[in-house]
Amino acid sequence: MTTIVSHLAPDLDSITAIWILLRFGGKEGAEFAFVPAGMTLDGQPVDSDPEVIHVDTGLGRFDHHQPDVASANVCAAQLVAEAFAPHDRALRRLVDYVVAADNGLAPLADSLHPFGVGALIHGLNLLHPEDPRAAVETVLPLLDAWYRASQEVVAAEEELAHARWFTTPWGPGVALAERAASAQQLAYAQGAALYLARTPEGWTRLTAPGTSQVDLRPLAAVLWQREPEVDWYLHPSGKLLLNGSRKAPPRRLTQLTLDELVELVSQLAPVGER
Ligand SMILES: [Mn+2]
Repeated sequence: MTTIVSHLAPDLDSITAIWILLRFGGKEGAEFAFVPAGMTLDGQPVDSDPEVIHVDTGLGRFDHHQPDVASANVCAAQLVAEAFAPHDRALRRLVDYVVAADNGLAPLADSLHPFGVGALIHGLNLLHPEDPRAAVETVLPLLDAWYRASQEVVAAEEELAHARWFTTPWGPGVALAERAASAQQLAYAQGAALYLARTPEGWTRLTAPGTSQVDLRPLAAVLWQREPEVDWYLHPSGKLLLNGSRKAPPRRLTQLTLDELVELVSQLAPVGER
């Protein structure tokens, strides 16, 4: 039986290192042990027993506090990831954040957010000062979810690379047929004022960031006139126009292609000329 050793009051780095060992390192079912940071289990030499794996403590292969290893670009989770899944892009995204957080380089707003991962782990350790396992057991499934979401982002990056960019009255728009993921947030991050997508279900949606000037009401009027039998839902904000969603699957799908919708958007009057 393998024992994974971390430090007391386990932090995001050590919990992620444990998670990678379990999910990618073939160590499912391992027991957990906790020692004062820097120490080893029972004072044994680190890495002397292949069934006792230290992470983020003990100055062994999966610790990063040795003077010749420590830098702002390394953490224990990253050392474990490099050992077991060096080519997994979704994992790398996740670990990149852990590296930043472990070196105090994550956005300050993240650490102040009460539902941020760092604040939650801190709270778990406050709630369970005698039981470091509690933080680990609670956060492991959240890392599964984070990894799944990270896979989605990687897929979205690939989809966005093949998307069609076009001009709208409010700035750049992007249109794509979603296959495995929604690229909506990523498109906004890349400067899109309007996101037009068709999902694998055949649903269509036009969305815009809440901070944008986008007003989809004129487009909705055009669509209602052109396809009166189709369920086009316009959100009162004017920034969301949907033909189908998980909340409300449509009875009638639009017959318009993405290219035709792009054309209709492009024909809208420029802002200030209505
Ligand atoms: Mn660390």
